[in-house]
Amino acid sequence: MSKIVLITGATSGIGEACAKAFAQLNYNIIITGRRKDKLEHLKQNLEQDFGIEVIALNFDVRDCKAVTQHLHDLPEAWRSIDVLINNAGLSQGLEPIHQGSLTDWETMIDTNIKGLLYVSKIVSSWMVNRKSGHIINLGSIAGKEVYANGNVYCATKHAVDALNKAMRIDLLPHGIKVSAIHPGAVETEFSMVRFHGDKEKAAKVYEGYEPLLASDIAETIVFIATRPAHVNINDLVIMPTSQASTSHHLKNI
Ligand code: NDP
Ligand code: 8X3
Repeated sequence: MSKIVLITGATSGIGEACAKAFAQLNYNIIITGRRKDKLEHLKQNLEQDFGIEVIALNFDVRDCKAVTQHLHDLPEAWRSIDVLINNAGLSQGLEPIHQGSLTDWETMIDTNIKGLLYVSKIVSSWMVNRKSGHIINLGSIAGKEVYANGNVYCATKHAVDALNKAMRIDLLPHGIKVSAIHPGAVETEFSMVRFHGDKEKAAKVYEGYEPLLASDIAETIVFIATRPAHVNINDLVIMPTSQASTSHHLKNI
C-alpha cells in the first residue's frame, strides 16, 4: 500500500515541486489550493506521469468550515496521511509598520497561522489515532530573523517556528514526527504575490545572485521525510549560497 502525503498550497512553487518529488517516491498525494484549474492540471499530470492516485481539494485555508468539510469528506482510506506538508502561505506587502495595509496583515495572519492550524488540528488528530505520521511545516528565514518592512510576514513565520516546536512536544507521546524547514530566498510566485502582481518589483528580489529553486526545497523535504524511524529533523535552515541572512546577499560577482 502506497504512503499518502497531503500538501497544502500545491498549485505553484514549493508545494508543486513537493508533489512531483513525492510522486517520484510513489506516494499517493492529496493536493490543495484555491486555483482549481492549476490543481486539476497537476492532478492529471501526476497521475499520467507517475501512475499514482491523486485527490485535489479546492479550498481556501483561511476558511475553517471549508477546510473541515473537505478534509472530513476524504474517503476513509485517505485519512491515513503519513506526511502533512503545511506549505500554503504567502507574504503581502513590504511597508513599514505605520504604513502597512490591514487587509494584507489579516491575509497573512489568517493564511500562514490560522490556516496552518485548521489543517493541522484535523490531520494531527488522525495521526494521533494511528500513532503514526509526520508533519513538516514551512517556516522561513523570516521566522528566525526580522528585516526592514517585513514586520507582519516575519511575525507569522516566527509563529510557525513556535508552533513547530509546540507540536513537536505535544505530539511526542503519540510517536508523530514534527519538522520545520526554513528557506531563504526561493524563486517562486512568492514575490509576485507579495507585490500584488508587480512583475518588475518581484524580479528585483532575485537580481544579482542565484536564489534557491523550489526543487531544492522539495528535495530537502523528501530527505526530512525519509529519515529512519528513530531520526527526526526538528529544524532546518536552508539558504542560497550567496545569501547569509535576510539582509546579507553576495551580489553581482
Ligand atoms: P507560491 O506563491 O509559489 O506558492 C504558494 C502556495 O500557497 C500556492 O500554491 C497557493 O495556492 C497557496 N496558498 C496561498 N494562500 C492560500 C490560501 N489562502 N488557501 C490555500 N492555499 C493558499 O510561494 P512559495 O512556493 O514560495 O511558498 C510556499 C511556502 O514557502 C509559503 O508558506 C512561504 O511563506 C514559504 N517560503 C517561501 C520562501 C520563498 O522565498 N519563496 C522562503 C521561505 C518560506 P493558491 O494561490 O492556488 O491558493
Ligand atoms: C521568504 C523569504 O526573506 O523574503 O519567506 O522573507 S523572505
